[in-house]
Amino acid sequence: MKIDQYQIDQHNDSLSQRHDNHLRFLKEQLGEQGINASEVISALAAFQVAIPSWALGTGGTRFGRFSGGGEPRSLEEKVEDVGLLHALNRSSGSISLHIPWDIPQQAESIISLASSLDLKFDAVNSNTFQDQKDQAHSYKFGSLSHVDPAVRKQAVEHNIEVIKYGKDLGSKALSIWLSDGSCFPGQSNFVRAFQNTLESLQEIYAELPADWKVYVEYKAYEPNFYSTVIQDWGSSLLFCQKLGPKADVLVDLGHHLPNANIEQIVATLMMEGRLAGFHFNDSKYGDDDLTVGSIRPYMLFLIFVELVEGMKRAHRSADTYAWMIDASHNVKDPLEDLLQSVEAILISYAQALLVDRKKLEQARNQNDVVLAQQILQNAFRTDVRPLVRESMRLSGGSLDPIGLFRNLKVRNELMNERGRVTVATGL
Ligand code: PSV
Ligand code: MN
Repeated sequence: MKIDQYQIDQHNDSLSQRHDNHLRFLKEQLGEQGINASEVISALAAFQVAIPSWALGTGGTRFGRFSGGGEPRSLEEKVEDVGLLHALNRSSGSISLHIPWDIPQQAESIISLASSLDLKFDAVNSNTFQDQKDQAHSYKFGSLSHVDPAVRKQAVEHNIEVIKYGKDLGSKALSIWLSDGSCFPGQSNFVRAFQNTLESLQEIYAELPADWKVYVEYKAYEPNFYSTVIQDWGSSLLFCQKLGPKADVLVDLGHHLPNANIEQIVATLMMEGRLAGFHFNDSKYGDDDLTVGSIRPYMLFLIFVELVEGMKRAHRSADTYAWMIDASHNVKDPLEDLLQSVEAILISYAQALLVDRKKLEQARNQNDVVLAQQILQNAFRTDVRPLVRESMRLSGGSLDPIGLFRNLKVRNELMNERGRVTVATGL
């Protein structure tokens, strides 16, 4: 299924009067504060969030998976789904593949399909946290950190193969998340596990093309519940520093211990120039992979405050970082959920762009805690949705992506095309 521009335009026409009124009012309000709304709208339009190939089907929990129907059955259909999202919001212009869940057999045809939908290929992800059929060695007790060099070699070779797939597709980064660790005290020698991992990563690093990066993702726990080799941003940064300038730290919002101050982590990583980017999601208890902004929108905003500040300080534009959604959808239509996530990201970014940084610095210098809080909360409490909608409309997208998705009965169409019982690859 494809969404045509005229369908988007028609839907926008029916909404434009109301939208124009809201936008005019907001522009006036922002103008009074000396904020140029058009600049914010342009920044939003330039912000692209990658969609992972594994988020297009219904996600599973370890207790079950309730597939919703019409799920993509192949990589081509996954690319088509991302094309639908991008047509609707013009903010999801790339797809990130997880190998071997999604192996691009014919790079050229998949590239031409993606380009026809105005999509690029984002980072490629390796997978040494599961065993694959016909694999010589098991990852049950680790991969890049394994005590057996033969297992480490196999895991290194897999990562090198993933780089090769990525090269064929025009990707520019390899993203590594390692589940290696231990479940019980005594099971693993922490230092040896670290050193084995470092050596393995160095071998992978040596194979990176000149213009590539490697993203090192950390996670506090799960699937290992006693220790994890790359458990936090500090360990990840340590690996990156030892590897070299092409290695940066990837922050997944769900990968911290409860109540961690993620915005402070972000500020520190940006100060060191070592933030690769984000896996966005939200959570209440652990790595819940819920829709972005659904539980802790204020935290997301505070993270964006640091991101905006860090990008300004480093004179780097948003497109030099890797932004991706890493969420699961157990009870929602995956495509609707992804549209909600992208919108939440843009809302937080817009709010962060409204923060009066000069006044904030002054308040900080005077230890005016009340004013500092007020400056942040004024921005957070502004309803910036008209700016987000306008940025999508100006780029050819919809003023109301989910509304149009429902009007066009996209899911029904997909079920007619693909069948009611289809299960996409992924977790
Ligand atoms: C691990 O929890 C993770 O966040 C990594 O990024 C994986 O690649 C992804 O989830 C798999 O769903
Ligand atoms: Mn992740």
